[in-house]
Order: sequence, then C-alpha cells, then structure tokens
Amino acid sequence: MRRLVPLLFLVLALPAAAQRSGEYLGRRIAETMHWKGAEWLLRETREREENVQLLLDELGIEPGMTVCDLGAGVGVHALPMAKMVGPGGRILAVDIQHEMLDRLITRAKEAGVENVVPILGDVDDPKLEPGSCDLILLVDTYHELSEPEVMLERVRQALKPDGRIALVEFRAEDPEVPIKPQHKMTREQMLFELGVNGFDLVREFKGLPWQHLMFFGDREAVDAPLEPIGPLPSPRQLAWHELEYYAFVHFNMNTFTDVEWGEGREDPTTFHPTALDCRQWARVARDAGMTGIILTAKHHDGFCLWPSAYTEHDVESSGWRGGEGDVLRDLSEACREFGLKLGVYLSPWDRNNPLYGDSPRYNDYFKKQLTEVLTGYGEVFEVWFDGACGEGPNGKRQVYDWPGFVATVREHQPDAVIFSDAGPDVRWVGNERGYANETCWSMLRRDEFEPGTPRYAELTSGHEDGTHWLPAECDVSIRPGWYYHSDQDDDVKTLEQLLDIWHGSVGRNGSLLLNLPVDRRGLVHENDAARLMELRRALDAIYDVDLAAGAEAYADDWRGEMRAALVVDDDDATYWAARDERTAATLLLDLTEAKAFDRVVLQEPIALGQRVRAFRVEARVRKQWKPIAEGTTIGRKRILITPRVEADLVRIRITDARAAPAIASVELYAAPE
Ligand code: FUL
Repeated sequence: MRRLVPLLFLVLALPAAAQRSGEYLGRRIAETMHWKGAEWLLRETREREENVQLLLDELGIEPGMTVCDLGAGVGVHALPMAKMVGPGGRILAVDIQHEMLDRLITRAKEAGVENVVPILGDVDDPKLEPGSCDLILLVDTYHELSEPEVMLERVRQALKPDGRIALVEFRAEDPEVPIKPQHKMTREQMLFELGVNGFDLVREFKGLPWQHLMFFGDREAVDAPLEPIGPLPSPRQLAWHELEYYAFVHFNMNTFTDVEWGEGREDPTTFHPTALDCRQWARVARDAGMTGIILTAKHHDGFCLWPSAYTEHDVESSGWRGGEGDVLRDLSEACREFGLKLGVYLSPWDRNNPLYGDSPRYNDYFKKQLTEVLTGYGEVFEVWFDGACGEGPNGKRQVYDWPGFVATVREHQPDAVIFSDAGPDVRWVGNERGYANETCWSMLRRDEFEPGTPRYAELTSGHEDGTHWLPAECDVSIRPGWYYHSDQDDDVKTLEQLLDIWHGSVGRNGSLLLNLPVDRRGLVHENDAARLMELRRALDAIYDVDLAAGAEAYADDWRGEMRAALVVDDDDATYWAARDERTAATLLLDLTEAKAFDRVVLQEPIALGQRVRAFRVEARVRKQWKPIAEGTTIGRKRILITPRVEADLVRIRITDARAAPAIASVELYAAPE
C-alpha cells in the first residue's frame, strides 16, 4: 500500500488545463487532487499514517467555534470537527470540486451531522464571510493552491481577529514519508511563504506521524522605525566609510636614504626630489578610483615635508626649490583639483627632535606641528597616528598626550577622523597585509586599547561586544616596502594579489589604504601606476552590471515600509528591516530568469549599528538549491566570492543577528571569464 501512494497522486491529478502551471517562491505548485481519487482520502490506513484523531485533538477546537475546512474533500476532518464544535458551532467545508462536496454532503447525512456548510469555492476565492472564522484548517491543501497569495489574503480577511490558520503538510524533510515530492513541504518553506504573506507562526505540533502541523496568525503591522543598536558611527565616521579606497603615500627622507626607518640624523639636503609633481600622484589616484591621499608629512626620522616653524629638520632646510618647497601644500592643491580628500600621517615618534623623551615639552611641540598641518592646508579628512614610541636623547621613554593630540585635531579639523591602533575614530586592522578577518565587527572595546597595543591581533576582527564604533582600515603597500627602493621596482604586487586584498578589505567591512611609495623623482612609479590601472579595470569589469537590479525581492518579515524590494533598488540609503523580535529572517531574490554570477555583495545600513552575526546564501540552479556562501558579519560591505552558478533564485538566510536584521543592498556580479 505504501508504495501505491505516490502513484495515486500521479494518476488522479486534475487535468493541467485547470491549473496555473507554476511555482511559488521557488516551490513547484502541486496539482490538485482529482475527485476521482476520493477513495484514497478514505483509505483504511489513513488513521495510522496521519493519526487524524491526534490531529483533531491538537486543533484546539472548542464548542461554538466556526471552523473552515479549506480543501475539505469528502469531509474526513469536517465531519468529526462538526461534532467537536457542537450545535452552537459550524464547519464551513470549502472545496473547488462539487463532486467532492456531493460526497461530503452524503456522508454528513449518513452520520446525522447538520452543522456542516458546504461551500463551492474558486481557486482564487474560498467564498468565506469576512471576519467569520476562528480557525481555518488546510490539510494537505496549501501546497495545491494555484493562487497562494490571493488565497492567503482572502483567508486573512475571513479570520476573526484572533483567528488562526492551521496548515497540515507532509514533511518534505523526511524521506520516510512516502508521498510524491511536490505534495510535500518543508517547514522552512512553509514558514517562508506564510511569512512573506504576513503571517506569524504561533504554535506548532510535532507529534504527527507524517505531517507538519503549524498554526499561523495574522501579523500585526509594525510601523515603528528601526531601533538603532549601539555603538553607532558618528557622522564623521559615516562619511569616512563612504571613501572605501584611498592612497597612502610614503615619501620623505627615507626615499633618499633608501631605508624604512630613518634615524633623524640625516642631512636635510639629502631630500632632493628631481621632478616632484603632486598632480601626477593625484591623477593616478583619481584614475585608480581612489578617493583621497594620506601623506607621510612626518615619519619617525622627524623630517617635515612642510616648512615647520618649530624644527630645522624640514623641507625649508633642504634647499629643495630654494627652500621654498612645501610638499603638503602641493598635495593639498592637487587633491582639491582632482576631487580627492587629503589626509596626513604625522609620526609622534620623532628620532630627530631633542625634546623627545621630555614628555610634556615634546607633546607641546607635537601639538604645535599638528596645528600647523591642520590649519594651513584646507580640509583634512584623516589624521593618521602611528603607535611607535621610543626613548629620547635623555634616555627616557616618551609618554604621549593622546587626549591632547585628539583635542588638537578636533579643534582644527572637527570633521577629520583620527586613526590609530585604538582610534578614536578608525582602528588599525592589526596587520600590514591589507586584510580584515572574515568576521569583522566595526566595534571595539576601545578603552582596553591604546596606540602601540600588544593586543593588535584582536583588531583584525573587532569585538561584537565593542563599546565604541571603531571600524577597521586595512593598510598595505603596493610593494614590499612602505618607502621607495629602486630594487623593488619589479616587486609591485600582482593584479591577483591586489584583487585578493580588495576582497579581504573592502569586501570584509574595512577600507583599503593602499600605499604608493613615491620615488626619488617625486612621482608614482610607472610600474605602480600601471598596476593600479589594471586593478581599476578589473574591478570595473567585475562590478559593472548588478544582476540583482530589478529582481523581485521577498522577505518573510519586515516592518512598515521597510520591504524587501529596498535591497535591490539602487539606493543604498534605503533598507529592508525585520521586526524587533526577529534575529533571523530570509530574503529571496527572484531574478526571473537564470543568470550566471560568482559574486554576492551585501550591505547593512550601518548608521543604525552592525547587526548580522551569521548568514548563508543559496542559489537555485536548475531547480536545485545549492549553498554557495556563508558568513558571519556583513557591516558596511561584504563581498562573497562564490562558485560560478547559473541561478534564477537566490536566497539569503540571515540566521543570527544582534538585533532585528536590516539589509541595505544585495548585489550580484559575474567576473569576466
Ligand atoms: C608603521 C611605521 O612604522 C611604518 O614605517 C609605516 O609608516 C607604517 C604604515 O606604519 O607603524
């Protein structure tokens, strides 16, 4: 008998013409069982297979209730339920085949049941009075609805305010249940479909032998705005997040002494670029798609690229351009011309200055220098503080006045972000390879850190329970050294390396600060410039056409107007969000036709905090769902490189989040083959 069951469904399906052949949210809609199969409904083995009595017991039926049996068939459930609701209650038995109802009516008469009301429904209308039902039961019926969305809307209207839907479906997860696959459903799919249609699971009974029994209630609309979950980014941090990719330029005394760390005893005239052109740097950076340039205005040797009033170790004393040169001025003008932001690296560690080690006096000197660079060159977007610290000529270790340094920056450049191992605005990513961890929180327990921290390894992931918004900046040089060394001209990172770095930084909720060691001429070397353009072309080729644009998007939860469609609109400021009680939710993108892609790009609306802790991405390839990516954090941007798939549906399952999940954007791309 068991083996016969699937066969029966096959033979006795209604003719295809009566069906809208199709799918709903990735599920094949099953054909309605033909009335000629009614005997099967009354099969002797049914009680054992489905435990109808147990199901009835679990429905919570009380005398006096109005219960609708939607897809009632010959009344296997309707008749006993009629007894359960008693003379004061009613059973509305809906079916779309009058032959089924005829049989039901006969059986009711035979059983002496009078409170069953047969209703001939339509595929898109159960013909129920609005607000009339305490319970609407669908046994093995929902998966056959050809118009599930319309029907669920009618069902919603037919329910009393606290009314429930009870869905009974054969468990697709269970290979032991001998029913044809299209007549089974997974719990996940049921939750998703009902969720998409605005119903919440309110109760579930897991004790039926073959079937799911799930109760759903109409979802109360939530219009409240999405509550932020702190810590949150400041406006200056939010503006910085948008910059994403910008240049570091290590160019200073070391360029001419061919070292990475100078000792501060260099003769200033050693600094003598022969063809310095900051406009060339800016042009290269702009053409590379970078948004700004951060210059080593002073490195550990203390030599200043601007004429400082407080030291002789500077461009003014170098004799370069007759002592009139000012690299910072040239660069600030070039940045303005090319639409780039200007940032400054000012090393607190200073191996030249005699005050170093005499802590208060050196701190004072450093603040005066900071003031010079922050007041003389227009807007500065980032101040880059290295944590290195040493002993001064007096043999004492310098104690930096970090609060004072920060206050100086805030005073003169309130919109600038301050970078160091410990921020306060942007943190080091903890390595100089340019990679964040796959798990990368924008938060950090900031007070546990200070510049030069020995706990730098933690910076690569941040802290989920961080007390401050302190996002990661990934710095790395395009060559082995930070400074130019002619013997590294052939060691420029390859395109593959740079792409990998891109995905490990920008693609992992970080920004990419890519260093260009400007050479002794004072130019970005040809090899470096050429590689940067290759990278640009490669990125443009990959991230050119968003294959998710225009997709139909569905979510099993949302709040107010924050609907799934907002993840595929072209506005990253809008977002989909779930209700507060949810920490998991599923998005489905229907691409309407199979498209080949191998990149998934996700973004959270970080102005309201970083939320997602875990997610999975699945793609439907030739009707088969395949897992293609999984991850932990998303943050501002997460790029996932997936196997190349040709899929018509893409599912993003957010499986865990710190608070109601929200997604600003989902994009799909295909790298050129
Ligand atoms: C480090 C410095 O010591 C290196 O010389 C380089 O400037 C790098 C970006 O930061 O801490």
